[in-house]
Amino acid sequence: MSALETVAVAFWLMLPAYIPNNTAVVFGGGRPVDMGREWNGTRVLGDGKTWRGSASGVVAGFVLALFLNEALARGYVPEFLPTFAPLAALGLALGAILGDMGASFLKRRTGRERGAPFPGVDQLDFVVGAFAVTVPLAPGWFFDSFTPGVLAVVLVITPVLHVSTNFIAYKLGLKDEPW
Ligand code: CTP
Ligand code: MG
Ligand code: K
Repeated sequence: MSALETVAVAFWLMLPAYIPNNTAVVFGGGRPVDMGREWNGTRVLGDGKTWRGSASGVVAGFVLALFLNEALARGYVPEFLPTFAPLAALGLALGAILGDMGASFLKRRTGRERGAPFPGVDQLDFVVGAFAVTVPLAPGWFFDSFTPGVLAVVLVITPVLHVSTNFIAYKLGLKDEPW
C-alpha cells in the first residue's frame, strides 16, 4: 500500500466510529443514560450522555458501514478499501459511543463539569472504545484491517479531525464548546 492509500484506508475504516458522536450531538437530548443518578455526590455520567443521542449514534455508525460496503460492491470507491464485517460495523459504532461515555465517567470522577475539556481524552476516547469493542467482536477482521501502519495513521489523523470538526460544529451552533 502507498502512503496515500494507507491514509485513505485509515480514514475509511474509522468512518463508522467517527460518525456516532457527531450524530449524538445532532439528535441528543431527553433522558440521560445515568437517569440522573449520582456516585459519591457527582453525576455518574451527566446530562450530556442521553439515550437518544447514544442510540442514534450507534445506528448511524452501523448503517454508514453498510452503505460503505455497498459503495465498494458497486465499484463507487477504489478496490483497495476494505469491507466491514457486520460485527465490526457494530463494534466500531457501539464502541465509539461507549468510549465517549467512559470519558464522561472519568471526567465526573475527576471533578470536571459537563462540557469541560479533557485534552487528549476528548480526542481519542472514542477510538479506544471502538477498538476495545471491535477486537473481541471481530478479532480476525480487526487485525487484518488495522495493520500497524493503519493504526499509526489513525492515531495521528483522529485528533486533527476531531479538533477541526468540533470547531466547525461549534461555529455552526451545534455544539456549546469547541471541543
Ligand atoms: N450527546 C448525547 N449522547 C451521547 C453523546 C453526546 O446526547 N452519548 C449530545 C449531548 O447533547 C451532549 C452533546 O451531544 O451535550 C455533546 O457531546 P459531548 O461533548 O460528548 O458531551 P458534553 O455535553 O460535553 O458532556 P461531557 O462533559 O460528559 O463530555
Ligand atoms: Mg463536550
Ligand atoms: K466527549
